[in-house]
Amino acid sequence: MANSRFEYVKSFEQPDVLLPNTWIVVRIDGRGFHKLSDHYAFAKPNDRRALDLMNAAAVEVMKELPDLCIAYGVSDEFSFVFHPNCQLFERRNGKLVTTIVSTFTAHYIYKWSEYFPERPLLPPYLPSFDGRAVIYPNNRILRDYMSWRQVDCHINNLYNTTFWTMVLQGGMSNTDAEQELKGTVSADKNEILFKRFGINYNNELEIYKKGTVLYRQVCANFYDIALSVSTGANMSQQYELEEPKPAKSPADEESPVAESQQSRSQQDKIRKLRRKAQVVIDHVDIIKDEFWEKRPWILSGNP
Ligand code: DGT
Ligand code: MG
Ligand code: MG
Ligand code: MG
Ligand code: MG
Repeated sequence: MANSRFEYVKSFEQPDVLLPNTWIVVRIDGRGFHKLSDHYAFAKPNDRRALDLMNAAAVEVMKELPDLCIAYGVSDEFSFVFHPNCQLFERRNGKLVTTIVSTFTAHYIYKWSEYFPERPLLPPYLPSFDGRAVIYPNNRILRDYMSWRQVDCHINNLYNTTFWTMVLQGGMSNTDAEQELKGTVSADKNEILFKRFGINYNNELEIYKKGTVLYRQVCANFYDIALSVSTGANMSQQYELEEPKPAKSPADEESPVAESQQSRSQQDKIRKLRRKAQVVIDHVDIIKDEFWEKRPWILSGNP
């Protein structure tokens, strides 16, 4: 770029690099979805198509950004997680957040007609999303963040399911239902659902109760390939999509493929493997250890 007397304006730009070696979570949230969901008549309390559309847009984000290791979605929000070793955009906050928000929004709008063919999107009711990045210093706190979102999903869904059942099936007014639910605990809501409406909350769909988790399914021999990448061997092998053998999982810090020791080109190759790995859509508990122990590559960052 040619030097000009105007170039000094660049010095006004503020650095916004996120701390190294920390988990980065970019959470996006639909703007004014209360109104938007009314306008397009989303089913209450849960609109399956709206949730599927959110998930489909999030899968596209995961595919476009192989650095993402996991994402969790509920209602009109999605949290996208970058590994501590992620170097995408030099970890610049603004670049990461705006890229995720705009990529997600683009796919959400692009796919809208596939999910709501009879309800075309029209201004001024166009979906948009805000976003923020938060860093977390270790695995425990990252997992607590994910647990926080899933507990929120559960609490809100139990409340909303009970509230809308009282209104839509019980014929109560919104105010009366709200009044009756004030101060109730989970057991009370379960009882209202079961005794008055014969609904067993446990039988509600998992997608409503647990939200949605997206992660990459790795191939059985991924670790062999990753190892050969890190040692410079040829990586032209093909692989199948399956659960890896736990014995081979280099979840510990001393792994030969620990990203901190990887060169840029090694990281690029691992990124290619990540790009090839299939993104799985799941509705499972991510609070207990089981989910993470079964899939050690998510926290280890390989892939
Ligand atoms: P914000 O985020 O401050 O711009 O405002 P909102 O209106 O997006 O509020 P938020 O994000 O706290 O809550 C999400 C809203 O979206 C909430 O009013 C319910 C609505 N919503 C989300 N998913 C569904 C759904 O599946 N069905 C229906 N009927 N509404 C939904
Ligand atoms: Mg918001
Ligand atoms: Mg919102
Ligand atoms: Mg929200
Ligand atoms: Mg440019």
